[in-house]
Amino acid sequence: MQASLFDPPQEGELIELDNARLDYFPNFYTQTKADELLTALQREIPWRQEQIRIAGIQRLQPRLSAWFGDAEATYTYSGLHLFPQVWTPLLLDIKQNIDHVVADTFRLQTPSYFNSVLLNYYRDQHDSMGWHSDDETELGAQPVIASLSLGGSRVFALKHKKRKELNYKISLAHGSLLIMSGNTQKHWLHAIAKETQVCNARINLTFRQILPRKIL
Ligand SMILES: O=C(O)CCC(=O)C(=O)O
Ligand SMILES: [Mn+2]
Repeated sequence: MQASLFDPPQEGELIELDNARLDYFPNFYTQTKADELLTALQREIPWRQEQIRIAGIQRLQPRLSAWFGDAEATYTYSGLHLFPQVWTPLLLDIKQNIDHVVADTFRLQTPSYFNSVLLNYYRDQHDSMGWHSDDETELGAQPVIASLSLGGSRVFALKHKKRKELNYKISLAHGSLLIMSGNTQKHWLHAIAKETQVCNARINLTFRQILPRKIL
């Protein structure tokens, strides 16, 4: 019998920060499956380098990205309006694996929690994501955001919005899943800094639930 390539542990490592909750599953996918996903996504996703506007200044994002999801899951950040592309079978398959773990972790009844995914492609050590929180209105007050990492590991840094002494760093491994929940977005910022050492290409998928306009 062929061994299953998807056999996530039932419980992740719970990381409780002041007013933040992280659940980390270092081996969410096996190395073989993660390699396969990385290659497939590098090939099949129509990667774009978007222009964004921060404090009135237009510039290119220092990474590539793509947005997929249900038709109604539109999303706006940094002056960028994203209309989702239709789920590919591969992205839907990953989404179902992650929905399953999120339902287990948070004891949810719903079989399908996420309705969209933002994909980020960090080509090398020069690509990055600045300090931000995923606190857009359409994500709701206490969003659960599930972040799958594939490829070269990168440091995911968090810092408290008010208490300067509070910060945390975690290296996100190939095939790992990090779930942010509770008040993480309300009280903390996160970022992926540029590195000075050579880094292999990395793809990150952040699954999100965009709330319907009528309940915002
Ligand atoms: O690449 C990462 O691990 C972080 C991505 C992220 O914060 C985002 O997409 O909002
Ligand atoms: Mn984020």
